[in-house]
Amino acid sequence: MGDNKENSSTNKGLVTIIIGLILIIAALVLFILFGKEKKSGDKKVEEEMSTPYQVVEAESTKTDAEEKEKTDEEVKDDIYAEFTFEGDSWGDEPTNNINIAITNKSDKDLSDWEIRIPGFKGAEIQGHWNGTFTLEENSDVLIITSTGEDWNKTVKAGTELQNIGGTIKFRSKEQYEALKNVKPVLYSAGKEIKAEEKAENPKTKETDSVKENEKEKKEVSKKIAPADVSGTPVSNHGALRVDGCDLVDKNGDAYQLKGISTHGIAWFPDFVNKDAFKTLRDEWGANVIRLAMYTAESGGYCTDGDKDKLKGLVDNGVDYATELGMYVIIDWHILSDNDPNQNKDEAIAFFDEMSKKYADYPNVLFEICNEPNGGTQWPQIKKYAEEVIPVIKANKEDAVIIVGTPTWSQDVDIAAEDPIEGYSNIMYTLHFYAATHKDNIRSKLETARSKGLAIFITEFSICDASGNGGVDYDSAKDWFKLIDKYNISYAAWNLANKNETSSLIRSDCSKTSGWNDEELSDTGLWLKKQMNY
Ligand code: IDC
Repeated sequence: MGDNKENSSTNKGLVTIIIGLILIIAALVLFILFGKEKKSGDKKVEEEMSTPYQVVEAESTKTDAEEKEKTDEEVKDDIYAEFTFEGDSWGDEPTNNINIAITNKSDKDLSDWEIRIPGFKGAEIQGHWNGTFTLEENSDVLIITSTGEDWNKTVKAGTELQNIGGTIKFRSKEQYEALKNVKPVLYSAGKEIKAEEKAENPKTKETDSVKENEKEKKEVSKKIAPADVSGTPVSNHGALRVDGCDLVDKNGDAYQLKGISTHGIAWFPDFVNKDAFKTLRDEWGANVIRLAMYTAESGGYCTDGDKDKLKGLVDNGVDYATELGMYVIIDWHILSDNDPNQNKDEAIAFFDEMSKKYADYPNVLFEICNEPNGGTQWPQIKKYAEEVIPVIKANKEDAVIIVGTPTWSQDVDIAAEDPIEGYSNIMYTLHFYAATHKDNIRSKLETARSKGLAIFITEFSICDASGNGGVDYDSAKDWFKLIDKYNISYAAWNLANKNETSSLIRSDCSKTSGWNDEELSDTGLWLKKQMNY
């Protein structure tokens, strides 16, 4: 029994040892397991703290993803305005609706928007909705802004603002047609939404549209000539050039321009209107209008005149003539500024702008100095011309340019001795007032022609040189014998109703177009007959 006791107590000791061992092993296993896990966790934290590269890399992966997202968004990042016309059906009047939409595919709201569309000169706004339409007198640009209401003021990110519309009476169908090629320019808070800004990100596919926009920008400053109006002088004869002493048409046939000069456009702006030019074309047989813009007199371009307004009048005059298929001369009308060099810089800037703008117009001619006088000699005029001509030619290579001559543009014989070399299509000005200028000036014309000079009589009348006094029909007849003999081009002074003999409209007539014979002055009546002869 004692053994049993002993045995039993030995067994108990063994069990205790075994349990103890199991516990130790279990503890070891647990220790090993926990210890490993803890170590691994520590390692991660340690790695995160001590190897920022990995973090950067992780973030970098995130940035790539973000960047990709951004790129996708930039592709969409497009804010623009578009317009369409409602249809091409026309009633008696060239009136149509314009519909405008602003698309904002960017992630930012477009606030305080404004759309500008050039090419609307002379058009009329007859109504508008969902936008405020403004077209100031003489302005080329239609401006559209919001109605000021909350829903309309801001184009929220990722939305479109549609159905902004207006009813426009266009100046002509040609104006409407030309507008189809024009792109609107969008502004936000007075800042143009520029193509260049988009161009900064070369990743976007907008690079092409940037190019497009840049092209369009150029085209805005360079006006788009409206389509030819068939059966008109310009559609029949095209761009003119000088061949020897003659002005010739697109077929190389001698072509005579005959027409009328405005008075100073600053003083008689109402006569720069399409109906007036149409009357002259259809009833008088005129194919050219000269736009006289005084430079130095009161209201002149280089004195106190409103430059933008004057240029606006020139642009209107060119537009009307163009729409009627008539030729048009832009005349830098120097007079009391005797020497063209006095305002040479202004002349250069002006003609640079005009020749750029009308580079594609076959019907626009440039007269760069009406009448040098006050002792200005030919070498001074020639020097001036040699500075202005290349500026024009750089923009419009084939431009016909008419250069004034000494003594109120009478001394064509002197210019003929030393003509301007190296440029095509140069003509020289001769002016006469029949009651003052007779055989002595006629013989200057003969002499100059015999030396090969191309002459354009851009101004004349049949009274005396003051533009007033009595009419000399005999001298006028002699002048026209010469003009007919050489097929010389001419423009008569002046389209106005001023109380002076050279004004073609009677001073008691206030009509600015559609004059009947009773409303013409003696000079006007004579000229109308002469031109239709
Ligand atoms: C005259 C106008 C007259 C105006 C004056 C201004 O007929 O109404 O007050 O200019 O100085 C020219 C000039 C042309 C003159 C015209 C008649 O080119 O400007 O217009 N004339 O004097 N050269 C010879 C005559």
